[in-house]
Amino acid sequence: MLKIDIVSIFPEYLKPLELSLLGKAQEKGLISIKIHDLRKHTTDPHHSVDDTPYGGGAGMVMSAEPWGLTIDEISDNTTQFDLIILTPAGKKFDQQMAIEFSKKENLIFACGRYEGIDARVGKYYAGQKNFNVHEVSIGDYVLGGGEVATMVIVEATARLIPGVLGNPLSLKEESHTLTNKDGSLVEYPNYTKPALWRGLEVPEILLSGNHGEIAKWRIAQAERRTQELTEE
Ligand code: 6GU
Repeated sequence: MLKIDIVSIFPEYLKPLELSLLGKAQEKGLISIKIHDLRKHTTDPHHSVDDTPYGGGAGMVMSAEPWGLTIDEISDNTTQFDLIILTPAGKKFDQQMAIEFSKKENLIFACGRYEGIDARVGKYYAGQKNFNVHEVSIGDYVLGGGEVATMVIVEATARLIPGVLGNPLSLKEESHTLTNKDGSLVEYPNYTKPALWRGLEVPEILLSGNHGEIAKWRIAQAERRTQELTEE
C-alpha cells in the first residue's frame, strides 16, 4: 500500500483529498493519506515557522527545525522514504514522474509557503541512507504554496495504482500515455450519443465498426492535436 504523508501549515487546505476517487481508494485500503500540521512541531511559544532570510531580501523563509521534527516523527531510520519538496524551482512534474511515484511505498510531501523552506532540509534528508529527495514544481507559474501542487501530484499518482480506477483500461489510451515514435501524445477526441447534436455529427469512421481503421484514425487525431499544441 502506498502511504502518503503531507506536511503543511494549512492542513484544512488538503481536505479535498478525502473526496471522490482518493477518498474511495483510502476506504479500500489501496492508499493511506495522513495530513500533518507543521505548527504542532514548533518549540517556541508563538509557534513560528518562518524567519528572515540570511543575506537579506524580501519575504520570509521557513525554518528548518519544525520540518526536521515533523519529518523525523513521520519516518524511521530503516524504511525507504521519498521526500517531495514542493517548490516553483523544482523539476517539472509530468506523467512519467507520476508513474514513478505510484510505484513507491512511502511519499512525504513538504508544502512550503513564503519564499520556501531552508535549503538545508532537503540537503539533510538527501544525506540519509533511506531517503530520496525530489524538488518538484507543477509548472512555470508561482502559487501561494505547495498545497495545491501536492493535490495535483497525489491525484495524478494515486489513480495509477491498481484498483484505484474503476476501469483500469481507462489508463491505456489517455493523454501522455499514448505514444508514437516522437514521444508522448495527447488524447484523441471522444464522442458519445447522440450521433447528431446541434447540427454537429460524430466522425463517420467511429460509426463504421472497423476497429483497425478507428485505431489508425485515433492515432492520426492524437498526432494532429499534439502538433497543434506545439505551434503558436
Ligand atoms: Cl510546487 N509551489 C509553488 N509555490 N508554486 C508553484 C509550484 C509549487 N509549482 C508551480 N508553481
